[in-house]
Amino acid sequence: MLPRLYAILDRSFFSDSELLCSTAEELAAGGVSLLQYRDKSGNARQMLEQARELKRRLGDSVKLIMNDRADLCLAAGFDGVHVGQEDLSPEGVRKVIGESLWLGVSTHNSEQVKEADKTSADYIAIGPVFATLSKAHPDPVIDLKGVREARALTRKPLVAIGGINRANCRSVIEAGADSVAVISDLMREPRKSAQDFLRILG
Ligand code: 3NM
Repeated sequence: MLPRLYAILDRSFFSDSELLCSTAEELAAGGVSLLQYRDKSGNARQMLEQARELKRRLGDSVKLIMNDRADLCLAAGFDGVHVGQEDLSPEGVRKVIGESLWLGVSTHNSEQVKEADKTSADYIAIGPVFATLSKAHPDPVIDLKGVREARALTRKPLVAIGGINRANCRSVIEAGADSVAVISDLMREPRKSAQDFLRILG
């Protein structure tokens, strides 16, 4: 169900909206079919504008997931929502988005994986697998061992995140992840990096 590569566009990497949207188009041209829009600075009005622009430019070619905000997912016509441990609960999000849109949940240890497994989440993210500079106050690194443990605890699709790059992505899939979520290693040359990832993981 999940593609091997889950790209995340983090607003803080971009000076303006045009750059963010053109990067999204490059990722799509490189084969990305699942993309999350993440803006932790949380200006809802700007987020909605940018999300609508992304949707307008990418159309239905890419599944679009909104980080944290179920309301903005609906307003922008996105395909799903991804929530962390401090956002709305998975069941709270479900009430807002209904049965058919995608719901993803971030987890950082085995207890959280077990909890997320009991919810209606469509996939579970686990991380950070390796050290990352892209998240403020990341949880402790879980390494490949943590991915293996998570794999043993759930049959839901498992997305690994945190410090994953073209050099280490294969090992993460081999440890049991269905998909890798990536921010920084897609940013410099988005189209080429996406193609590289998909070739390595294919
Ligand atoms: N969540 P990069 S790690 C957004 O552990 C995010 O849940 C994480 O960025 C988690 O690919 C992370 O640049 C940052 O390391 C991922």
